[in-house]
Amino acid sequence: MSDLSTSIKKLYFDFPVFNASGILGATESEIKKVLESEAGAVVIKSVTLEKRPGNTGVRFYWDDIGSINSMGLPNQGIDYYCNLADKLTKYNKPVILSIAGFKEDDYKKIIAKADKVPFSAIEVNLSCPNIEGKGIFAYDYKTMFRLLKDLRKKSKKVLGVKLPPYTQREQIKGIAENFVKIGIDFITTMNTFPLSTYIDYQKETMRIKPNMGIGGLGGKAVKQIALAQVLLFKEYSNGKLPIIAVGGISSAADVYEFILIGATAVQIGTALLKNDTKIFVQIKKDLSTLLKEKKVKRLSDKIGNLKYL
Ligand code: RRO
Repeated sequence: MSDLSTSIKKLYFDFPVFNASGILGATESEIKKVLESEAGAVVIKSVTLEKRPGNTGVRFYWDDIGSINSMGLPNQGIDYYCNLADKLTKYNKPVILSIAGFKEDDYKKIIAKADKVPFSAIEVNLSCPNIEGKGIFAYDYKTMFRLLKDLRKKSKKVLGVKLPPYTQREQIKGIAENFVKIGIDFITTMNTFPLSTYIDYQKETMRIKPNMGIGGLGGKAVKQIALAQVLLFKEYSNGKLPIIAVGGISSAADVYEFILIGATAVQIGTALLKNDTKIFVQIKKDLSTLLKEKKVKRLSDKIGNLKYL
């Protein structure tokens, strides 16, 4: 059987496919369910300082081409997850804590707590599209770089950043170069596409309730955008920023495409929600078959191995 393992700094993935933040990572039982599955790691739902119920009303919808959500950061609050951290070490899989805040100080307080317990890494979510009245930090470069410099100084953890989609090469170039300088260990790209909507023409209503029915688009509809984000971050960081890819991945072929274009690991969001953890079993089986057919001994040899035409 081919070797499917990859690694980012101290993070070792025996199978580099796991959940995206927000899907099955919000409670102890969900986190354990991912760790007990074939997934190679778990990402805990973005946590805030205090517990939050999230937005009210219908806040998620999906169909064959994608999904839309305006969850509004429902989570149990940082202390709940810190209290779990010890118990999760027995699975011997990376446990990545996603953190979120409404102001810079929130991130600093959360990271101070998270640094004291045995999480394997922290994914700083600067790209939540669904908090009304709050901009997306990752589109405010000055604030983002200032905050990340500070977090980098304060934290000894493997430190990653979850980014939204960007539409211009210059944006990605500037971010990639600055992240390398700051010492960011990995990026996760991309979060859901903000300012998207679905409507129900029969009922003549929006599909979700919060924020005028507008939320973040995920699933197959965003895969082609996510692929290009991975390529450009890889290129503009000169390969110095390891990338965890997310966006429309649902099959072994998708995983292989993202590995070829430069990802070191991938996360599954919408497709995990639709299929539950059996999707990890299927992808692992199909990826092993694919690598065997292609006579690839080690998946990691294929990272960024795509040819331009
Ligand atoms: O909870 C959410 O509404 C949410 C978050 Br924090 C995020 O990062 N991405 C998303 O699509 N939804």
